[in-house]
Amino acid sequence: MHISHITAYEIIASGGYPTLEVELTLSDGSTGVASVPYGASAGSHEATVLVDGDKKRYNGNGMLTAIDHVDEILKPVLTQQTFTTQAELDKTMIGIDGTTNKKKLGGNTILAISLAYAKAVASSRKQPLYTYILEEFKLPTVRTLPKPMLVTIEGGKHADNSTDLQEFCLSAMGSKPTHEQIRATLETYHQVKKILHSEGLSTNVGNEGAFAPSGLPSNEKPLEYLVAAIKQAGYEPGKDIGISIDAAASEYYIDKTYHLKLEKTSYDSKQMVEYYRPWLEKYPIVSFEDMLDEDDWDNWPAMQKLCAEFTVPLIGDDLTVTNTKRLQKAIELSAVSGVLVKLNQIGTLTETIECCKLAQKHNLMIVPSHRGGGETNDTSMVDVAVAVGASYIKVGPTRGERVSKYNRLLEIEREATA
Ligand code: 2PG
Ligand code: MG
Repeated sequence: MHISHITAYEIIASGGYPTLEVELTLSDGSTGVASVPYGASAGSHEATVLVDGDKKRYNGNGMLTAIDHVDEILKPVLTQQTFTTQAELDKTMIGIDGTTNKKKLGGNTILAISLAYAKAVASSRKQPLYTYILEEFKLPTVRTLPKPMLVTIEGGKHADNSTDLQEFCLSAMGSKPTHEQIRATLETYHQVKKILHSEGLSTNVGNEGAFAPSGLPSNEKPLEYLVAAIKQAGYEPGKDIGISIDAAASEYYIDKTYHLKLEKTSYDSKQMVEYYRPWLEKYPIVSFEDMLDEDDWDNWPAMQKLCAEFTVPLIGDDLTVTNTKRLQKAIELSAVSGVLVKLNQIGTLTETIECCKLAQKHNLMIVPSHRGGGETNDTSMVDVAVAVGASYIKVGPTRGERVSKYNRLLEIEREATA
């Protein structure tokens, strides 16, 4: 495929700062438009999000440098070559950047082009994006669509008045059709609102559209509310809907100690692992994510062992950052049994799929996820999730940039059953 034109420009992401969108046109006239999100509790091993740093403009978060890199560095090279695969394009950009974390051009810059190209080729072939990904990367045929992992109560960096842990999610279980799974989790979300209200707690929402109540007595309390809400909505906890937790523990790990402000307590790593044990005993836990710090490698295997006792997958996010090298290390250490997947953590579609293939090879649970800092209406993550046969997609329950993901999943379900 020959790229005839690339235009990069700023759009505003859900966090109120700009992000990059790219429109890419192929020589046959097909176009693809893609935009990229960014994290709030981003892992320190993620690909660089290149921002201007000019404090007078969007507090330094402008995208003018990234746009300049597209116009001056990437476009002149990419429009001079012909690419026969997605991997060729992505590897060319990785080569031009030349750094391990895409510091020079920005993971955001490279990913926007990578995804816009994928969409343009898919459009040229008159294929949905997930079919393009399936064929391009020779992925195994998919039998089931990912289930919703609906972020329902949030704290940490996504809501600084709530829990120390970042996310308490409603995860659909069983084999109901996708639209019924989405309905069940959302009906339960509305019951959570009623419960919070009856407890005299605020039903304001945080970054991802999940409830962020002040004044909770403990980090465990949301688990009780979620179980009560599942029942109140007429579903069975542990059968129809379970609970997934993303602790995002790197955010409360300071000086080699875990600090739970809400409970005015601190723990070392071993105590932290044991702190979670009763939750596994008492609640219908579907998955745990980032329960320890992103570099607390020595203690992840113990956490994984504990989860394995309860057959609960332990997912790496900040630990693994969609990076095959870090995921390989985690596999060798028996540190995880699942992986969160975020395209912008690594910065190209090809590397994202390579990471998913490694996860598939080792039978890890795969969970593509939205970002908490700034999301856009781009739904590429859903097509990636479908193509790699992911178990879940993790997305917030409300707000346009979140529900666009569920709406894309519903559209794919309709296509699949038509
Ligand atoms: C996470 C994500 C998404 P952020 O930690 O899993 O919920 O948050 O994008 O802020 O890293
Ligand atoms: Mg996470």
